[in-house]
Amino acid sequence: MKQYLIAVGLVLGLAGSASAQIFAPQMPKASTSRADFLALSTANFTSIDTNKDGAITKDEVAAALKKQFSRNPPPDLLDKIFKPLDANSDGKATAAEVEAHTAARFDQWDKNKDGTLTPEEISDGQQALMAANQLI
Ligand SMILES: [Ca+2]
Ligand SMILES: [Ca+2]
Repeated sequence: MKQYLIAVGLVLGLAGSASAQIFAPQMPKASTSRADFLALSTANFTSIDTNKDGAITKDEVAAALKKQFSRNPPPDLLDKIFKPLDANSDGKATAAEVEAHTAARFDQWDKNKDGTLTPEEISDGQQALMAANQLI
């Protein structure tokens, strides 16, 4: 869970300024290629999929967040995190679903379309994502 959870849409918004601190350590500090971004997402997925069935459930996401932040994520926040990942709404976010989500996020954040996310683009993307989820 060391890498950027947010890359797979996993965000934990606690109150106020805590949000920014929660996002920051999970994102790459240097410019990141699409392949690296997806690889980090896959590594993250693997660590969240504790029962190794090739899909992550809301419970697995909750457990991962609890482990990282030593508290249970609020249920409404968990919904906001999980719903976009589970594209077909069957209660499981498969590796393919998460990869598609991550790739879409990369493309959205890569404003100048050069195939690399700079720290600035990542930061802007995070801000936009938090704002969209009403975490800030
Ligand atoms: Ca699983
Ligand atoms: Ca699904």
